[in-house]
Amino acid sequence: MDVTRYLATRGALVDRALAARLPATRTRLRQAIRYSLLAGGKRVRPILTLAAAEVAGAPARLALPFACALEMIHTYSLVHDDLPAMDDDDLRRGRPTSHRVYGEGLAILVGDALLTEAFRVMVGAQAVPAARRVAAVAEVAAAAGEQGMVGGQALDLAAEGRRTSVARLQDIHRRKTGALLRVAVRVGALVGGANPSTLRRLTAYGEHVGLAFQIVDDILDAAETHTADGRKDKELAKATYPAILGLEGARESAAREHAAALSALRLLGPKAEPLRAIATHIITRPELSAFSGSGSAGRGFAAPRTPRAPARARASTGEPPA
Ligand code: GRG
Repeated sequence: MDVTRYLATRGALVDRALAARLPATRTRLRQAIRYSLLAGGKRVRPILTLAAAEVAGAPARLALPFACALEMIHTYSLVHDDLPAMDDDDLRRGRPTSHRVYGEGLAILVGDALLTEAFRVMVGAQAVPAARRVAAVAEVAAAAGEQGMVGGQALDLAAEGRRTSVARLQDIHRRKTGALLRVAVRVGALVGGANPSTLRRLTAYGEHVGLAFQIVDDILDAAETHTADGRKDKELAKATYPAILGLEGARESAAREHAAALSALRLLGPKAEPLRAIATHIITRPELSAFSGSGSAGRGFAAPRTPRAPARARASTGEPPA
């Protein structure tokens, strides 16, 4: 299948739904929310949700509110992750970070508003039977909170500048990045009414894809310290796969996770083809071999990274982009 086309079409569907749910208003908060949410992320999580719903036998549109909610939560995490108290980044999705444009206070509120709105959107998904909706909302809450992403972020902060074992690194990533990717797949399956064995297979797929995604991201960062996302993991002495396993070891780990993801889908037939293609696309991003760009900015997985100067060496202007 033409995965690039598939991702572009599904990404556009998500973009339109997000823009419609949060239309432009005159308030600065809404401007700031739209600035970050509609900034051209790859929409990996919502696309996984839609694809998993289809594997479960439901139309993708049924899962669209949940897909939007996951992108809102993901965007909130990026806005907060970029704050001076966290990674202190200047660029995200190829443009100045929320706090650089709107100030720290509003950037915090953008994250708060997106997280809250995500739950409103899920609860309001009337087309999804109430029992499934409640189950899915509970899973998203667990994945986003202390047991999942927020807890993983706390572990990551604590690991800065310290020696980290592979087991601990995996735990950090399972929670910080993996939990949201895993739940993106599970929520699509739950909303779509997957039977227990399909749900189990899709869950395993989500776990392996989550780890593969993070390892690839680490490899890209190792090759290029300063990215369009403004990350600077080397400067912060962050725990990463290449730092612990070496570049080759990290590549091998990504390949193992990819194989395990595909194996989890083995019995799910042609309906799972988009999920297979997404897993393969994640670990074979073109920039991986060239080490010259990243999929983290703009539409599509292979958009170029723009070089940036070290954050701490740059003067803060607080000016919005031209
Ligand atoms: C602040 C509560 C809180 C959590 C932050 C996910 C996270 C936790 C921080 C992001 C840090 C980071 C850059 C991790 C690497 C993997 C990752 C999540 C990359 C960004 O996701 P993509 O590549 O981004 O899907 P786009 O912009 O395409 O949506």
